[in-house]
Amino acid sequence: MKKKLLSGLLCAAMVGTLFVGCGSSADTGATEDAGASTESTDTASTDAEATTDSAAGGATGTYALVPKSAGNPFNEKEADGFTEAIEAMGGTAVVQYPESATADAQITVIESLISQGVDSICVAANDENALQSVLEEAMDAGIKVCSVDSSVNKDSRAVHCNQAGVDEIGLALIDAVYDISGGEGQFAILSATSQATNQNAWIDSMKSYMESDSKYANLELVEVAYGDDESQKSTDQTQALLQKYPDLKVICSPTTVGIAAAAKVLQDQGSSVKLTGLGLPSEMAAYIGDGDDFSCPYMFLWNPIDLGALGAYTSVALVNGEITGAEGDTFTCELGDYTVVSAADGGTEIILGAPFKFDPSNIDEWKEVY
Ligand code: RAM
Repeated sequence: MKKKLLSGLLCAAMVGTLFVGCGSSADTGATEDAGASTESTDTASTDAEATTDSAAGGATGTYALVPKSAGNPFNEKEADGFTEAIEAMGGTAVVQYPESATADAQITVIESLISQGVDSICVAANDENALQSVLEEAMDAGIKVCSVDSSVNKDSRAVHCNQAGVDEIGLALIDAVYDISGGEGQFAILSATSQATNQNAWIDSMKSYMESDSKYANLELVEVAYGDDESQKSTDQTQALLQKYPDLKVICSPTTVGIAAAAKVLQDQGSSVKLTGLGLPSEMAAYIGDGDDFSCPYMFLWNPIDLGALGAYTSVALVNGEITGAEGDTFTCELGDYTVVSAADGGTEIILGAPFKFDPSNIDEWKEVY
């Protein structure tokens, strides 16, 4: 992987997603191995660069993104992907971070975007339901609304841009815990905020697999802890888990902030507790490896730059009237062809693709990308 400026990374990252199938339907199949897409990245990025300017429909307005919180590299990469895509289409991107990872802080930001008269708002929600009234106000004012990464409820959006199927991620995580623990023993989850729609959905999915499949009968989930997507709090929560549960075998952290903090604690302490979850390769490369010296055998993620770009393309398609967000709507963008499908919450969504697995065989290539 060549180290390029952001636009180069964006192109490469886009092609990475193209190679794994663009996730144009809910049936995204099995978890992909990131290594498979690495091979095509450099050669194919020329095509992506050539087509970046010809985004479907073009964009003439102002398109807003409201991430979950500032200071989180995942959210920043998502914002980079959003901004690059909007600007490549000719539009103006506005990224407004809330002051904290709370619904209240996002409501303040969204109120200001309504007064500014933006054309669309794409939000990564800190709470599924609490944004409904302000987003309804936005939609009543003619602003197109979608969510990305972490959804708002179905009445608060036209459509959600999902990184991967919820159960696909839930199954990848519980299977990783099963595999790494040897199929039995105690594990804990270190999550983001207690209200985060995405983490809560993935955790619920993990629990459902544990309840419905006897394969997982010997796994015991001892606690779901919350690090609030803050590094220090996630570090403290990891240390507390180690103290409270001396027999703990695995921590699963479905947040890039949590997993990076936990990885450092476990590896610095030489702990025998192993880690998996969802992490940024750039932050986790030092911790992924086989054997006692590394805290994380493997983990998963998707491309946050592509996810932000998908939010951008979806926003523009909504504003241009190419889609309304109804099931069966289709649109084409630089990432590929997408179909709006039904979501588990009764609303609709667009799925980016399958989660990637990062392990010692591919982490060094991907740490340069995101
Ligand atoms: C954190 C955020 C984000 C989530 C990733 C996996 O950065 O909570 O919403 O998608 O982790």
